[in-house]
Amino acid sequence: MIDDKKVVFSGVQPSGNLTIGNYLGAIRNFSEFSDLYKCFYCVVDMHAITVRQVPAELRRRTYETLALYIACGLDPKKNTLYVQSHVPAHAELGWILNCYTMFGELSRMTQFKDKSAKHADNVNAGLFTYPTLMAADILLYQTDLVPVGVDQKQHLELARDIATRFNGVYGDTFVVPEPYMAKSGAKIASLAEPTKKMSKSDENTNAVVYILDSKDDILRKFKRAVTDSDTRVVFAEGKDGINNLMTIYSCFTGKTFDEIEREFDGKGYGDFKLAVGEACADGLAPVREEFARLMADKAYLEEVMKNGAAEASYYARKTLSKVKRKIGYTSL
Ligand code: AQP
Repeated sequence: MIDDKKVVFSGVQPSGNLTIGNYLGAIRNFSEFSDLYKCFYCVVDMHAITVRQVPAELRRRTYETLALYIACGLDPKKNTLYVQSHVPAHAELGWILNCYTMFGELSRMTQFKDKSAKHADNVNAGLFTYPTLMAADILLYQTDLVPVGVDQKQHLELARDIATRFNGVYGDTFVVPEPYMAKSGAKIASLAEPTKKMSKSDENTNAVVYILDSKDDILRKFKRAVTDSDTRVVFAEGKDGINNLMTIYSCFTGKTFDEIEREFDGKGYGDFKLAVGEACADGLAPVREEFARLMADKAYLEEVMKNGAAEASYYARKTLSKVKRKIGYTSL
């Protein structure tokens, strides 16, 4: 608890242009917590370098991700918004927790298996220990709740196991965090391969809708989205493409699947895809406008980063000192 409020933590990697998966599965839900919880939202640049990045792009995307947080409704006065590498306690606790995480546990992580297959020429130790750093991110703030998409559920389970293990050895040190998954949108799939998640690092840019795509691009991408040989807009087993489009449409319009099925009863996929594209483009338009305004004011973004890092460091250091004492480090 901080100031009698429960704590929320989450992060997004500045590893590419953010997608509607990142938006619907995570960022859009962050602002729900601003009033009742103490919220820390981090741009996790240390995680991003587990995959090779172009330095200038990483720098630009770090600003962009912060601007997107604000454009998606996160008020920096109500939420602590900061960049992970600006708070060295993340790296320090990450190292300590590496010594309380088992090789076998990390080997079972599906994201490690997926990413090491995708980047076979760069299966680095950071990629392997990514979930331990993520545990450190969360545990540093004594986090109660972590809003994430379904793909991060396994990492969160591991963070809980690490916290429980550490508490078992040294007595109560960390709050054991709970995941928070949105009722809808927690898993948005690729438009080209609807059994796969939509990912910002997908090389097929037509499979991915980016938050900052123009309306024309959004309409074009939905028009080309893979569906099936049936013609009915119904949510059903085996209709992954349509199920995904219905989920996206539902997220942007607030309509239930029943309402969507009735709305498109007797209409073809063409009409439906156009409606999904329109709803998505219209829903994202205010975010795009606010983003452009914020990116033109770098000084403001830097002030947000600075204030956020100072505040996050204050709370992070408290936990870190406690951990160091417990494990037997000396202090000067
Ligand atoms: N397709 C998705 N559907 C729902 N939620 C998603 N998230 C990501 N993709 C989807 C959620 O977005 C948050 C931030 O993700 P991240 O940047 O930390 O990394 P990620 O999960 O690895 O996302 P990407 O887009 O697939 O990035 P790359 O391609 O760089 O690996 C998380 O809460 C995630 O669950």
